[in-house]
Amino acid sequence: MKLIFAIVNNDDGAIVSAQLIKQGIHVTKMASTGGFLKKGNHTFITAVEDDEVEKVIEIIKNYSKKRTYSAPADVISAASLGGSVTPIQVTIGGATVFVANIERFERI
Ligand code: 2BA
Repeated sequence: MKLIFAIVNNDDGAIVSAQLIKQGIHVTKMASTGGFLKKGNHTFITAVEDDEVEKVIEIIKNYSKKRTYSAPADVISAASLGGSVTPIQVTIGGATVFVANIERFERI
């Protein structure tokens, strides 16, 4: 079995969740915050059989859009990016996905 973590934009959270459920995928959705932009996002956790991983990633890919934001001066200043406080454009997503092996899975 595999454990999938997927960080999805706030605006795509509801549709991604709905589509996963529709396809019979058990999922937990957590409210999370990006460390860099400090904007809200959703982190999905799902444990699936190995042969379901690609299906889950495909659903997330299909419903997560790429977005461009202007990182505000305080964010850039806090990150000390190039010693400048000029706003920079950052592209978020579609989604950031991690897949890990599960050693043991139990529903008790
Ligand atoms: P944030 O940390 O708020 O990052 C938002 C976007 O800002 C990132 O988009 C990336 O384009 C840019 N960015 C992040 N850190 C940066 C830095 N140190 N310098 C310059 N630009 C930076 P994505 O890469 O699509 O990431 C979207 C969200 O996914 C992130 O929100 C974070 O919550 C999560 N994430 C991305 N990579 C991760 C990782 N390796 N580990 C854990 N979470 C991650």
